Amino acid sequence: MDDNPTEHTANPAPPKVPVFAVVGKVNAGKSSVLATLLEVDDDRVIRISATPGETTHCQVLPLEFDGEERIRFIDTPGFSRPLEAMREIQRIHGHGPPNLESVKKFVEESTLVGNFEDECLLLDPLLDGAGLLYIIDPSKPLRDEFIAEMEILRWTGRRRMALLNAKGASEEHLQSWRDRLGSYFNLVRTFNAHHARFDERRRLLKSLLEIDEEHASVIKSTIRSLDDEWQQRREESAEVLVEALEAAMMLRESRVLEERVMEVDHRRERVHQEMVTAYYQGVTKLVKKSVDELLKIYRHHLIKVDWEEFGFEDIDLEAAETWSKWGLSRGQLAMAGGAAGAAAGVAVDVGSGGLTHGAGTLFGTLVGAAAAFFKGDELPDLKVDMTGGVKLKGGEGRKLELGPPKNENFPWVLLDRLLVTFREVSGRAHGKRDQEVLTASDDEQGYVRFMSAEDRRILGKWLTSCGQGEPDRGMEPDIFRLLVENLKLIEQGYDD
Ligand SMILES: Nc1nc2c(ncn2[C@@H]2O[C@H](COP(=O)(O)OP(=O)(O)OP(=O)(O)O)[C@@H](O)[C@H]2O)c(=O)[nH]1
Ligand SMILES: [Mg+2]
Repeated sequence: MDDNPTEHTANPAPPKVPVFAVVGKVNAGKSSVLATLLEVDDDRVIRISATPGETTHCQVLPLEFDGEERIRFIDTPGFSRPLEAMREIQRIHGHGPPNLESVKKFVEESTLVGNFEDECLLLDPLLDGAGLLYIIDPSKPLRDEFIAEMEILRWTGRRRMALLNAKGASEEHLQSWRDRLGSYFNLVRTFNAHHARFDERRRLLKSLLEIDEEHASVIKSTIRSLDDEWQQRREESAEVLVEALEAAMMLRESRVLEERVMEVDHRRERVHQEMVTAYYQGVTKLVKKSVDELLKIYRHHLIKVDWEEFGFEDIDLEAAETWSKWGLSRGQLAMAGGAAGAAAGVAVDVGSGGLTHGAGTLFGTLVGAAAAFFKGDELPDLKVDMTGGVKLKGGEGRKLELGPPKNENFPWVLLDRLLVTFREVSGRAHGKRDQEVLTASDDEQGYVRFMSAEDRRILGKWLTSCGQGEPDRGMEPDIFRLLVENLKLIEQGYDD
């Protein structure tokens, strides 16, 4: 005898958060859409694969902020026998269009006999009251089986949105899909799981408002949290850039050398080459650290950086094309970095430091510097500072200090590479699991050129101060603000 009958008859408490089941045919891209929307790039959490039938059970995937669930999504196995399921539901219902009750009966009966496993699993959350997102791959023709899926979903009576996940180039069937969807769904939207950026993710969340008015305030506050979080990420990214630029401009490679080493050409040259290589490896290390930080800020774990492709190939900082590539005229740069050359008068050429051989020998061809940020035979010349009269055990010595590059293009090159990386990392869809390598190729147009002249002037002034080894701390809040603003513009493509 049952002494607590209410336990069985009472409806379960409705979840406090809105719930949406993501449904559709096998392989339509359900898991990919969720992975991108929720920024999950981990296959152990959301499995994505070209093999149909990858998702075999319902998986609760919460959208969380500060560890708190705000919206619950449920990834489901795809419809596998929609036509048969449709007919079975019609049979159960009898005359007229079926309803939620008949779908419920279908699930109960099929579960008992172990039939329609996938359909039962995916319909289950809908019976519990979840809203639904129906994922469509519009490169597929609209066949009867899809009509069957849409019919079944309509019979559940749940609020529903159709999402066109334009997977490939082929969208020849898009129009026929569009023509039919309106009669089955409350809302039709597009969302490309491999390309959706922040704006599209935000728009998708906003559309949920239209299929779940009951939870409007929760959804709205979730969107606010998303905006806040995104702004915070921009700020963290700007901080990464400030630190990288400052550190790179302040970086110096120094060694104390015995006078007798300095006097022998080949020894001196070897030491110099080692130092230049070490200097650029230092810059590379800083860039790597920044890229790692950006990947972390934007929750990417899969992406590997191809450092062979990432560095600059044979870049000529002196060439006019380089200047214009970064949108800087010589005049602007001269103004921005005017004082750099003076650098308190310490930046002397080794050639004028009392050595018999001039710059030609000293700044010889560099090979084996592949790990450096700038690749190729000629690395940009570095400023050289030399002081004599250093007492060493074996006699007199000199202190040789290298860095930063003489050419004022250097920090802009660096900044641009970081901005391009920012754009790639912040805009990359987490559901895209196939190409994991970040190359930041040289054909990227770069973003410094889009910055306002005033922003570049301010940045240039600050960079100069860093290059002189005395960063202007007073300028930092402005630099930070300016970078945050520009990062926002980069996300939007400087269009608006
Ligand atoms: N090019 C492209 N491929 C996509 C997109 N979305 C999904 N795919 C690919 O389509 C295949 C199936 O994606 P899934 O997300 O696993 O599809 P699913 O609907 O969850 O599949 P099941 O769980 O097996 O039902 C994978 O190979 C994805 O990489 C997209 O927007 N663009
Ligand atoms: Mg799946």
